Amino acid sequence: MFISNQDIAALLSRMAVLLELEGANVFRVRAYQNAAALIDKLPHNLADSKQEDKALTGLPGIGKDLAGKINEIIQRGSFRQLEELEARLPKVLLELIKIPGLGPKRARALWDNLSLQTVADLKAAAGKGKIRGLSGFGPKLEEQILQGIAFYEANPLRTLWADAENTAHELCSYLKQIKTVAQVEAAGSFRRKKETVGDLDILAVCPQPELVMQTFLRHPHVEKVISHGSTRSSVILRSGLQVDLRVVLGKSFGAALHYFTGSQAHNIALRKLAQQQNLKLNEYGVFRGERQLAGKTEAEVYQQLGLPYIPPELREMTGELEAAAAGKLPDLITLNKLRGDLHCHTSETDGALSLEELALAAQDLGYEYLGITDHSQHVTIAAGMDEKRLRRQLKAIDQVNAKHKDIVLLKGIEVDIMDNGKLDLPDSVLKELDFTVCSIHSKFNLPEARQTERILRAMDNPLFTVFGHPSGRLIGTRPGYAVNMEKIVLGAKERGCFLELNAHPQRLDLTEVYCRLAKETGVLVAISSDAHSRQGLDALRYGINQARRGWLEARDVLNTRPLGELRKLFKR
Ligand code: DGT
Ligand code: CA
Ligand code: CA
Ligand code: ZN
Repeated sequence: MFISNQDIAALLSRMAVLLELEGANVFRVRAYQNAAALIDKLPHNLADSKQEDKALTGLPGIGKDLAGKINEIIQRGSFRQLEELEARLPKVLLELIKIPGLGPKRARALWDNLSLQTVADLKAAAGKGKIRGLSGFGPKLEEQILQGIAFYEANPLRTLWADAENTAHELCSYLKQIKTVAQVEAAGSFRRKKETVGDLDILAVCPQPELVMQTFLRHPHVEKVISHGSTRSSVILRSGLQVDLRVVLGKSFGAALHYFTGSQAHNIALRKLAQQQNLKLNEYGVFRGERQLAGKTEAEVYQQLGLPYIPPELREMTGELEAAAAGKLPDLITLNKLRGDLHCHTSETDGALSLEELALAAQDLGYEYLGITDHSQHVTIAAGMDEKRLRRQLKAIDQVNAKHKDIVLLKGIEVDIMDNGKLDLPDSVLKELDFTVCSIHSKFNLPEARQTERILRAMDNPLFTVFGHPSGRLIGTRPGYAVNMEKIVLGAKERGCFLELNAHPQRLDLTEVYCRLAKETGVLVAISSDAHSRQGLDALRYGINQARRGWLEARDVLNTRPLGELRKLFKR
């Protein structure tokens, strides 16, 4: 099991939240919050370092006790106190904090005052105006809570793809350790690389299905067995994620993999296509009468139906069957096609690494270039830069570039789009840069027409290069602002701007629909990590997943271009 610093930080943050819900004293809460923030920004992986030199207690604010918990996380993915607290707290409190806008303090206050059993109770109380009178609340907050509940109800709990990935790999390699297991693969929405997964669907081939099931149910992360059969079982892991495991025969593995990869709509359409050819398609294979014609591999299944192989990311019934039949499937982009990254933050603002450390990390990754884009002054919580600091950073970039010849740092900035459509820094300094990433970090609640106008006015500035995280959403946490994305894509085309596909696993912002629209319109997409640490740079992988779901090819992506071409494209 590989535990990243971010995994550790997430569990420590979770502990801080649960302690706050329980009403623990602020110093205990803060100790966990501080440790989480610190570990999130460490330049090396704690799990990689050797037991004896973990030297955790050498880190500021991490005593013996916390170090012990961190070691426990590294060893088994969680720690006892967290699990106990999780089990001890009333379930409704754990639900309340999933509502956008409700932190642990407010959730606790509502629970104390309204004797809530469910989220529905809170909704009813808000509907009756019972919240506005509570101390620290008010009519505006009551309205916000109602909106938050609406969002919560519309977004049933799903797991971020990136969070499911560790679990999927861990479980697959765990099952592969069984000697008689020939094949294991995670199917379902996970294999289609959806932004979030409802559950994991794992398939295994083994002549001893019972042994596979027993081993699976004994995995240390299994909390609850929902069903247990000889070839099919479902469990809930301690993380809350459900996992379905099926054991199938080798001669049906491809057909089963296809069936359980979905999407259901794609499966149904393909089955119809088979019927039109007097064939039968199911999870065991492709049949004519009783005779199995295909099923061992997925490629064979498609081939038998007269189609080229359709990559899982395209199996959503959005035109893939027509494209396949016409021989027009896209040649989907892969990670190795990216030559660099165009969005990252240094320790000058809210990143963990210095300019030079980032440059070396990018060089190690084999990049040709790395765009440095720290925040501008308007983002005060991230220590955004004013003109003077930016000019100092530009000099520092020149120095790093002079010293390291195998990587080129590009001069950029993530500059705020103000509500009047102006950029947050004067043109006189933006002119000195190679490019800009222009983003919205304020006034999310403007009406759609005004928000769209704000962005288009900003794009009018010839120094506007890439529109950063275009919708502003955080998956499962915060909806994006209201904006007419069709007009933005067209506006970008007319002005020679680009759209970012922010690869942070909770953003994945551009959605697949607008990736496709950008491609069809001829607007290049920048797949960017928005890294704040060394590990953050690796997020490009998630961006590639999303880009593939959006049918993007290497030629549709800005940062597949060599440096010389890139510089030309930056000049509008
Ligand atoms: P999820 O888990 O909600 O993120 O989405 P999926 O796509 O992983 O859905 P899931 O786990 O319910 O089922 C996995 C796949 O199995 C699904 O993509 C297609 C296939 N499947 C499941 N139930 C049916 C069904 O009733 N009919 C057909 N044709 N396929 C099904
Ligand atoms: Ca699933
Ligand atoms: Ca499932
Ligand atoms: Zn941003």
